[in-house]
Amino acid sequence: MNKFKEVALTLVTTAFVACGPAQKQSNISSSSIRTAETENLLANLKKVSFRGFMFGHHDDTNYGIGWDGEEGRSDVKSICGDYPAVISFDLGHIELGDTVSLDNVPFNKIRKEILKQYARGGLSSLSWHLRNPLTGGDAWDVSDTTVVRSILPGGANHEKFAGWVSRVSHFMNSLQTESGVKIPVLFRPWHEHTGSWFWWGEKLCKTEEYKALWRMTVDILRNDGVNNVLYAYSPGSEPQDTVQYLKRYPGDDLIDVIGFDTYQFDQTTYLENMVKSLSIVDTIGKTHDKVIAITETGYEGIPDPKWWTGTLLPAIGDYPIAYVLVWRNARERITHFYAPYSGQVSAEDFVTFYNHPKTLFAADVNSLYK
Ligand code: BMA
Repeated sequence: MNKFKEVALTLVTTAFVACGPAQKQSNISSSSIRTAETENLLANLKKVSFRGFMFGHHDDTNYGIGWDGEEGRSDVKSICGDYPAVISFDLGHIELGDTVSLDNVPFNKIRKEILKQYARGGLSSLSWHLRNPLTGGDAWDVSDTTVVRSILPGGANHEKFAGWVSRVSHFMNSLQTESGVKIPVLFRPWHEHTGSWFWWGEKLCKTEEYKALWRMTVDILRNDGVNNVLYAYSPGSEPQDTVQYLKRYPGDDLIDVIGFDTYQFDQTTYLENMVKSLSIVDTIGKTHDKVIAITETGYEGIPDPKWWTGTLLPAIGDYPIAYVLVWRNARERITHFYAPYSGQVSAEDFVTFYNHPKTLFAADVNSLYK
């Protein structure tokens, strides 16, 4: 528990509570798109920045440096005593009907960890590094530029791909507490599409095809009864301005959170990318009424002992982001980590970052769903 912070993020209950029966009746179509808890999550995400920003870590409770699958363990918690307020997971290979993800985590374990994160009151986010439905290669197989076209309605791989999305629907619908409450999550497919390293990337499909891919994905999920999901749009840091950022934006009716993915290689470029992208999402967030976030970031191996307070905190500055999320601590590639673990050179600075009044961890957010 962080003694320098207030005990809980006090979040005013949303308009849902004030809704009388008449309003509820006239709201039937929107409640079939989003459950009341999912609406609450969205409303609360819009208010997080009044207090600070949430810290997130990919696969935090699944594995870390030197461990795999241990109940309750987290590299972040081992350093600061609390879990991240946001934990992200990846659904890659769920489309194949596999029982384990591309990073070798059983989907049953991911489901369990999402339930635990919900019980803590924190947020779970899901990305999807899915296979290439045309070539059979992985998400990074960019050998064919007709993949997206082939899975859109009328395309040769449409039926197959619709089945892949329905497997995601099945997983989303299975996220339920013992009493049957569906757990709201953030879904962040088709990310980093402003680069060309995934088969849905910039040079791999036309603007209209990319937008149609998004619409089709959300349509299939909604038709399958998925109503516990918010959607995040997260390009890389390639867009130079709001016009470029919005070029392939699929529409306000589909997207709830707008963010970007950017990593540090050299500090100067990183800080430039951060300020440019933060200012873009801040402007669009305000005009489109969207939650803004740094959906993926980090410095691989964190060789800078003061990175958290010397680079990341100043880069975020006063931008009203809901969260910043760093990528995974890969137990199978020990130089591929983005959060500190016991003995790591930036561990002490991470504690200072944790104690900063603006950083929010699981115990600080308490509940995003009421
Ligand atoms: C990438 C790397 C890969 C991993 C993928 C999906 O950034 O971490 O090793 O398979 O994300 O998690």
